[in-house]
Amino acid sequence: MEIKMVTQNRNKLREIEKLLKPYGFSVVGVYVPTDEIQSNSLKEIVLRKAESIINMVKPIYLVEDSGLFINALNQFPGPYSNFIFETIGNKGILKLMRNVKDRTAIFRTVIAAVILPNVIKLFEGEVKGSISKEIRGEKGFGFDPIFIPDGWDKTLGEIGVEEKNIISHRGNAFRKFAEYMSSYMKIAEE
Ligand code: ITT
Repeated sequence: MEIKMVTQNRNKLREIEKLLKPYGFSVVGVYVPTDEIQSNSLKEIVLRKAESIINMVKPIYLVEDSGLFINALNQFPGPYSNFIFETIGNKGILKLMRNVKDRTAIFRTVIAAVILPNVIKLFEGEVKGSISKEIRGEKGFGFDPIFIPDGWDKTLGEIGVEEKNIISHRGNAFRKFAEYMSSYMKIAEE
C-alpha cells in the first residue's frame, strides 16, 4: 500500500521509507506548501498543516512536525526548530549551552495521518537525551550531531539511520502509525 508523506525534507523521507517498509507500506514524498502557524504546540501546528491541504492531496497522507526541546532553555527551540536550525544552527545552540550544567533535552515528533478527509489521527513519539559539548558525526541531519540519546555515548550524527530509527522520536511515532494503520486495514477488509 502506498502512503503519501508531505514534506520538503529529504532526510526525513529517507528515514520514514525505511520505517514503514517492514509493514508493507511504500512511501511517496509529496511537496505541497502547507499553512505554518506559530504555536507552542506541535499538535496544533501539525493539525493545521494537515487540514490546510485537504482539498489538494488525496488521503492517505501524512504530515509531520518535529522539534528539539532543551530543558535548560525552557524548551527552546521546540516548535521553532526549523527557523533556529537555519539561523544559528548547531554552533549557535552549543554557544547558548556554554557552561550550562543541565544538558537534558527531548526530541519530539507529532504525525497527523489523514486517513479520510474527515478522519485525522495524531501519533506522537519522543526520545530523551542530552546536548553534547561539541558537534560530532556526519550522519543524519539537523540537530543530530549535537544530540546524545540516553544510554548512548554517541550523538545521532555518529550512528546510522537504521540504529537512529530504532530509538528515535520519529521511529517511535511512525511505528505507532504503522501499527494503527495495519489494524485499521484488517478491520476494513473484514
Ligand atoms: P517538513 O517539510 O516536513 O516540515 P522540516 O525540515 O521543516 O520539514 P520540521 O519542521 O519537522 O521539519 O523540523 C524542524 C527542524 O528540526 C528541522 O529542520 C531539523 O533541523 C530539526 N529536526 C527535525 N527532526 C530531526 C531529526 O530527526 N534529527 C535532527 N534534527 C531534526
